[in-house]
Amino acid sequence: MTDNENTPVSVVGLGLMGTALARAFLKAGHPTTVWNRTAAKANALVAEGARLAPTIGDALGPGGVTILCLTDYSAVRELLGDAGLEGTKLVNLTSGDSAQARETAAWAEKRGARYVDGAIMAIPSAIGTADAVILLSGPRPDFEIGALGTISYLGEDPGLASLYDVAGLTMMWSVLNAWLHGTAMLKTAGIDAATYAPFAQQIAVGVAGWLPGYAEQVDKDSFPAEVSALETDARAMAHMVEESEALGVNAELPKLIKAMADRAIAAGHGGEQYPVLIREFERAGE
Ligand code: FVH
Repeated sequence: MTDNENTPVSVVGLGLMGTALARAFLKAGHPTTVWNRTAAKANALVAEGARLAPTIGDALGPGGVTILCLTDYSAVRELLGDAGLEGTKLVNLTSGDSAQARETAAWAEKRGARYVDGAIMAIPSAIGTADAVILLSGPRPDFEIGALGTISYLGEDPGLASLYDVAGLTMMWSVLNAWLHGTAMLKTAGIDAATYAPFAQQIAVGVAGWLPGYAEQVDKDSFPAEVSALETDARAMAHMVEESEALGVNAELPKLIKAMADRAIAAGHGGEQYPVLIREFERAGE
């Protein structure tokens, strides 16, 4: 990618995220065109220097790159359905799954667009800072959009950005659910969420540090119990379920965790280390 703040950009979709994207481009000095179905949402950006495209066709105009940030992929396909895409450069930062990304890439390329798919791993207020990680996949970008944050190009497969996005969401919500479950247990003893949060944070950071070593075991498909065997872990999981039930808090999450470990033990993996559970995750559940 070249470092060129003069690249003309268009931002299509001025919801919370699209507005933040357009504002970051303006701040970095890109000539910025905006378009939104509800035109009034462009007013503030126009006051800040953006040009309002009169039509979606105008926003897709040649010579620049068009960022799409709509509710979902159906909205993207509906909006671009009748538009001429020949010669356009599209970067679709709308959230979706990898199949939608690959289908939309094939659909747009067939109509003459150079289509890069993407995923935003940030909230609107982080856009324009290094904390805003933006994943891209598809044809290697020949344009500069570093004004939005930290751009990470993942490869030619247009589904990769969405796949990473969804994997990241699993991580995020699993951690949050685990924290909420622990919070619910501690609340029964009068401990509030703010008191538990720093302890939970310490555990989460500690566990995150195990990932490179565990990844090595997964990649080698070899799980020697260097720290703890799965059957030892399963005994602690039983405490998690029993404690939840005794306290009258929701036990679904600990039961799910224990059920997966029990299946791996029944399959003969009790003497191996926790990441052997990858085998449970690699197949569709019951
Ligand atoms: N906001 C966030 O924190 C997250 C962070 C991670 C990535 N997401 C994804 O970004 C996409 C947009 O999210 P958003 O927060 O900007 O969403 P809204 O504020 O609801 O704006 C939606 C825009 O989409 C337009 N739109 C919807 N359907 C259509 C359509 N059929 N034709 C044309 N435009 C359409 C809508 O237009 P309007 O209602 O204002 O007329 C908004 O511009 C999303 O994929 C997140 O998952 C954000």
